[in-house]
Amino acid sequence: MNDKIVRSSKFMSLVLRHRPDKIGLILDANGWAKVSDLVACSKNGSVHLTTELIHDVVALNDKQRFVLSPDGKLIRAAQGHSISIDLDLIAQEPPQILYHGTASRFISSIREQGLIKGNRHHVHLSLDSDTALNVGIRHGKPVILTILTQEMSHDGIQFFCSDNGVWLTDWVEPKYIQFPEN
Ligand code: HQG
Repeated sequence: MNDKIVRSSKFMSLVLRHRPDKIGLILDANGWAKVSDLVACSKNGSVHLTTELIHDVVALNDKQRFVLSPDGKLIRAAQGHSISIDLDLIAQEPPQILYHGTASRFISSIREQGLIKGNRHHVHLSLDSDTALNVGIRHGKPVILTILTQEMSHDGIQFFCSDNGVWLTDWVEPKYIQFPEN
């Protein structure tokens, strides 16, 4: 990915997940913006997008962070929002276990409170431990937690899977978390 794509992707993450107001962009209740509005409003921001550049970012993004509507007229972030939007995801049966990558400095707090969503809409869980490792490394010395998702589901807790394959839930109580031995 070239530099322009990376900068555009970061800018699109900012305005589609957190600060659409920064460039005067309007998202609908489900987080969709018109591609034409994103192009026009980007003139108020640090990266000047074109429709072609947006399509490149969607196609080349390493985590498929952005989704276009089938007619290509609308775009939204697949997950990771801090602003209040309804991703209109349907609750799904999770796999038996999922993983959460975090940093060692958070472990004592997680043992007490469980996994909380903080600024995001959901707690994010990964399908495989490699992905969780990469998520954890962003915060410090990584620790991979195993989450007993099937037990949670049996206990009536809901799970959602985002358009880019990240599993989402509201809160993970400590009793459903397996911590590594040391
Ligand atoms: C931790 C990236 C103390 C939690 C990734 C994490 C992901 C607690 C941090 C997505 C805690 C929040 C989300 C507690 C949770 N006490 N710390 N009780 N409960 N934490 O960035 O999961 O690049 O908001 O373990 O790939 O790291 O943005 O969440 O370390 O999918 O597309 O608090 O972001 O995707 O950090 O990452 P974050 P996350 P994007």
